Amino acid sequence: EPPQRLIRLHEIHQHNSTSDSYWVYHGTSVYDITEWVPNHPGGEVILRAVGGNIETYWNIFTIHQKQEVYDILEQYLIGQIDPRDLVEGKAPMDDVDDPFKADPQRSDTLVVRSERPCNAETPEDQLGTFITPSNQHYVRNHLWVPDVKDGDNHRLVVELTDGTEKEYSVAEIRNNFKHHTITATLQCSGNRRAHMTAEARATSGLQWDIGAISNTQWTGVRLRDILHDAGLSVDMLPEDAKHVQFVGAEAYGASVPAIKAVDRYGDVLLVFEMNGKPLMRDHGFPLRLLCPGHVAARSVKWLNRIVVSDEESWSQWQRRDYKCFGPNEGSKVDWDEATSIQETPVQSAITSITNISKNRLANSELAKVYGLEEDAVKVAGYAMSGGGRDIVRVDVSPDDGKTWRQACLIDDESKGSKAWSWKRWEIAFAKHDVAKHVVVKAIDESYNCQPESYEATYNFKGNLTTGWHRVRVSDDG
Ligand code: MTE
Ligand code: MO
Repeated sequence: EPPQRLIRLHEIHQHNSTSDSYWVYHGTSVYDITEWVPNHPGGEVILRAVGGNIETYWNIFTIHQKQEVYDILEQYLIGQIDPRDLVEGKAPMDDVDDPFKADPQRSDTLVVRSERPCNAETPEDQLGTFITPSNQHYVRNHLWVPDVKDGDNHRLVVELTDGTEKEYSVAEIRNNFKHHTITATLQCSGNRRAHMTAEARATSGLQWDIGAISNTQWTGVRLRDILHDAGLSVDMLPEDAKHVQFVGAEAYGASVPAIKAVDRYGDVLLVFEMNGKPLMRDHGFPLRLLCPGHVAARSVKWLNRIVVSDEESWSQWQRRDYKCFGPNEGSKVDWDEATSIQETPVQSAITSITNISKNRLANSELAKVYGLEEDAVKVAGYAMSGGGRDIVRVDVSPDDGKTWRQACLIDDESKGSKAWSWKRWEIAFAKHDVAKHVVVKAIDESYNCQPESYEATYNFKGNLTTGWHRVRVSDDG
């Protein structure tokens, strides 16, 4: 065994990203990972960690907390931290540069689920509008918000399966390709997770209510057009073009099937505008992917690299998250065997329940539709499905699922080749017909419907919660 060199902390700090050799420490061991850096699957983001304690970053990029990674690190062991720099046998926690300090200011009406990274829901009173105001769009950040100062000059690299690359600035993308506008809903895979936890069992992850969903007009260029320009044969994909991978500037990554990426009617866009204004920083400024009909986790923000490949993205968000398992399976599951979530199942939620008193019925269109003459209760909400499948029916029960009536679907104008937007719905019941719980379930054009129970689709990650949404009606008013 080679004698273990003792290394002072200040010496480790010097081997940071400005040095030509990169050191990190883990526990009290010191590693020279210079050789490993070019092989790092997550790319250059690893340079944020060099010169310090790698554990700080592994707490953010949790995919590293496994034996394989520890084994790799062990190969680069060069010594131990000098005991003079240890406090009670431990290395001090690093003052790492706070990666969140350049995050943008946000509307204080968003419902915050976590601060760093920022995760926040669209407030309930904004879920009833067809187009969500941009500053009320839910925010789902896994990491920090990249601080891109000069959006026009931000670069996107497109790599094909043969390794050829083509680079574009955002200005070139905007100026040289045809613009398209679509209306599309983004829904986080974890939307309504709190309901699965409450009605079935514990789930891990952010406990979202009904607001991890928003609807927006997105403007950009077709991914298909860019891929074609970069040299991909988009009408006859080569055998090895199976997936298109996307990398965000802060290291997030995901992929979508290549056939979706090049589908003329798939409306996959590289967007630079939301609701007619430049993308907000939280939502991907200056460029994001918008893959309508798919789980929002695939719509990579702050896009800087696209890779056409025979493999899915290697990111933890493609391979170690955003998958579902059976209700029986716990934390020891075969991640490699499970399919990544892409298109999403049918979903609906109740966003408001309001009383309409008898003397105000005259002005109520709903009262006419449902033939109401007494005090009434109006129920409204959203419904949507994945893959561009339209919502054909919304069933609402005033009495916890004993009897049902169909809601009116609101005919909002949505742009795009398929039904990428949520459908708003509303219904009214005579007050005396309304019991303790009101329930909703929606049906899409393939006649897919939502499960009655949460246990039926229980998965320990709490992904794709679509059980019938039951809301308790308050006794007052
Ligand atoms: N892209 C990057 N670069 N980083 C991220 O953390 N989060 C994904 C997706 N794209 C994410 C990302 C997830 S899980 C969701 S639900 C959506 O972005 C959220 O988009 P929004 O914040 O604009 O609502
Ligand atoms: Mo998400």
